[in-house]
Formats: sequence, structure tokens, C-alpha cells
Amino acid sequence: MVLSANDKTNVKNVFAKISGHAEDYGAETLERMFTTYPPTKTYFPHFDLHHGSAQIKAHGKKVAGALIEAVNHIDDIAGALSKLSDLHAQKLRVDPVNFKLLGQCFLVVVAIHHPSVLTPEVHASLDKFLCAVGNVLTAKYR
Ligand code: HEG
Repeated sequence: MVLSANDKTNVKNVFAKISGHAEDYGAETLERMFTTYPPTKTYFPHFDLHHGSAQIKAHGKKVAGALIEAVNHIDDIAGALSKLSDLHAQKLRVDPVNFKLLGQCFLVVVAIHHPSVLTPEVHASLDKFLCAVGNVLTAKYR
């Protein structure tokens, strides 16, 4: 998944717009994923998954932080998320389909809060970016 210069600009603009809310959106994305795609909950048996859970909030912050890290190193996402890629491949072993589900939920959360930001073109760029992140996090599976 190759991001064009235009995609990179679009993604950076989206994250600039949501920067003050990224952590909340991370948690909202997770809540939405758990509700819409219940099998994703199987990876979090040790979490309280109720609405407003402190664990979901904390994890949402981590996921958002990783996405911001990827945006800040958009020309080297693999390098920026290398350790996280090791963790997902060696320890978590999340089935790759789930990354698409999380990406979808993130897109919906951005669409809800910033409908005017998510033009079809920006939607496409953000989708490409989320796919690129998912590809990096599942690249080391053996
Ligand atoms: Mg993963 C841990 C980011 C998709 C399940 N995930 C983490 C951590 C980060 C992260 C930053 C914390 C790492 C650490 O503690 O060092 N995750 C991340 C991103 C994305 C993603 C950026 C995709 C965009 N994760 C993902 C998906 C699932 C999943 C789709 C499962 C449906 N992640 C997962 C689990 C943990 C992490 C089970 C460990 C949670 C814990 O025990 O604290």
C-alpha cells in the first residue's frame, strides 16, 4: 500500500484536526469495535469492556499514540512501529482481519466527529494509511 504525497498530506491534515481528541477517539474506536465485531473481544479477556472502562480509555490512548507516531514518521511507518510489530507478531498474534475492523471503526469515529473533514478523497487516504499501519503490525507473522 503506497501512500502518495497527496495521501500523506491528507492524513497529516486529519491528525492535525483531531489532535486534541486523539486519545478519546482511540477509546471510542475500541468501544465501537468491541460492540460491532464481538469476536474482537476475545483478545482482551483481561479487560473490563464496559462503557467508560478505564482500561479501554488507557488502551485507546496507546493505540492513538501509535497512530500519531506513524503519522509523524509517515515515510518510515515500519521503522516507527518496529517494536509494536514485534509485539503483535510474537506475543499478541491478533488475526490480521481484525486490523481492518479497527481501521473501519476509526474511520467511522472520525466521520462522526468531523464530517466535513472526511471527503471521499480524504477517506481514501486515511483508509490507505490505516491499511499501511495494519500491514506493518502483521508483517512479522511466521
Ligand atoms: Mg494492538 C497492545 C497499537 C490493533 C489487540 N496495541 C497494543 C499497544 C499498542 C497497540 C500501542 C500497547 C503496546 C505495549 O504495551 O507496548 N494495536 C495498535 C494499533 C493497532 C492495533 C496502532 C491498529 C491500528 N491490537 C489491534 C487489534 C487488536 C489488538 C486489531 C485485536 C483485535 N493490542 C491488542 C492487545 C494488546 C495490544 C490484546 C495488549 C493489551 C494489553 O494487555 O494491555
